[in-house]
Amino acid sequence: MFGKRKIKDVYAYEAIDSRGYPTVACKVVLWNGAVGKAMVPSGASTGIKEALELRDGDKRRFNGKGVLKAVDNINRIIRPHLIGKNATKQSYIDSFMMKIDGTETKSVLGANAILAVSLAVCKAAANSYKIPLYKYIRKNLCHISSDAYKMPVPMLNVINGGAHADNTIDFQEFMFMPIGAKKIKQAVQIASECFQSLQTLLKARGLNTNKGDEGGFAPNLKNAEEALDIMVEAIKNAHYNPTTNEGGVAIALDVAASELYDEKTKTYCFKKALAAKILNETDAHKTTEQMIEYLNHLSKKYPIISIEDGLDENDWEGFNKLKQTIGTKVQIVGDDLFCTNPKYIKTGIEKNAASAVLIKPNQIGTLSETIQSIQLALNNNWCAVISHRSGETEDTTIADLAVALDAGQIKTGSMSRSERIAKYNRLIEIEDELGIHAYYDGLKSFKHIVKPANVNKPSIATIKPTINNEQIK
Ligand code: 2PG
Ligand code: MG
Repeated sequence: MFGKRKIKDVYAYEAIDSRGYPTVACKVVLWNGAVGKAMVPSGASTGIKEALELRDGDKRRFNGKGVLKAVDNINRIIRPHLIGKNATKQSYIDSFMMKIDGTETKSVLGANAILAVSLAVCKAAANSYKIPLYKYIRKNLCHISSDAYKMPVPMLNVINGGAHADNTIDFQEFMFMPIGAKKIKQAVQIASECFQSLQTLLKARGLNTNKGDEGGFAPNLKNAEEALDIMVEAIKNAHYNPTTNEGGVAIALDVAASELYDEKTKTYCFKKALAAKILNETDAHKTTEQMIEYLNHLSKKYPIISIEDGLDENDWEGFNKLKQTIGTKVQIVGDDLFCTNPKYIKTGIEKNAASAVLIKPNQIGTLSETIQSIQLALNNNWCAVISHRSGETEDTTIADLAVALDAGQIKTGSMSRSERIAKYNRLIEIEDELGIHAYYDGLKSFKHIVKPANVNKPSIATIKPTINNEQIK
């Protein structure tokens, strides 16, 4: 009576993330016995365009951060609708949940509720075919026929600042990128050696080696230059070459500038440096032009290959100027600017505001829309950096997603903390499983450098129906 891949049950519960806050976990069971489990991550420096993360707001539980409402929305509202539906119809199931919700920001059911179900359905379907998740997403959902799988170049956040650490650094993330590796396994080895070398240096200078939210160190440093100097030295001490050229270890930044932007004064305020009296009131503020100049200066002085959210999330013109200024040397990544939303990515392409999109599935709330965002970026000769959140879990879906779509880059934290390491370990497992079908493209994974001769201004690709020819409305 029941098709093998029909959903038999959906069950959600409140789990705990890496910061000790509650998050939504979901289990989907099919009639053939296949099970899919997913957990949703959570951000600290969230963009205003993100889909809504539903929190209870009941101060008596978890300081208001409980997710019992989202859990209840799955168990009471979504579950009865999904029982009996075919789990392989990902696009249909995602659209269906979006329809029940009825809002653009998924504010009724909560994007955390919808995403947990969306991912658990996909995993159950993959398990029902007894194929790995990355292969299921690639072949069954994206219809990519190639059997050559690109392993992503990792961005490893080894110095944490901003909203992720209790220190004096205003920029949020300072990352190693092992572009010179030949395999993901080697990339992880290089990263680990540079990370240990960084720890030795920090200790030797009497600096704190406690960790921030993403497992990177969180020392009290004066400014970005001091962080970058010490990273360059750590790379050298580990016997690698700090460079954006072939064969080296490059550096990526996430400024998370929306966190610094002050709407009233229209300036970026380096609040932590100001509070620590490292900067005075005048020097702690930068205009947009000064920010662009500062990032230009940093990228000339250091081997910086990628800068994320260098400016405020609403400043499309500023992003365009930044790209005009440093975009041939440095990858310009939009995180809060796009919030993994195809609508904003399209605007960004029209305005030539970046060269890469940070992809966080919980910013948009369904797997189908996440895939659309990745494809939209890739089809327009941009890069897609698949990303974790600062609040994570042991769920490793993003590793599979990066491989499935040949995204080319992944940002998933430092060389410490198991919720981060779990993603690297998953990539190593995938690489081993794929054998000669896996390749690591290093520098070629950056499209701002490797430009096809005929591409000047990317055309806007229409958002193609990707899954079973169904388009999400
Ligand atoms: C970011 C992320 C992940 P958060 O800004 O890119 O590093 O942080 O999850 O806090 O938004
Ligand atoms: Mg960011």
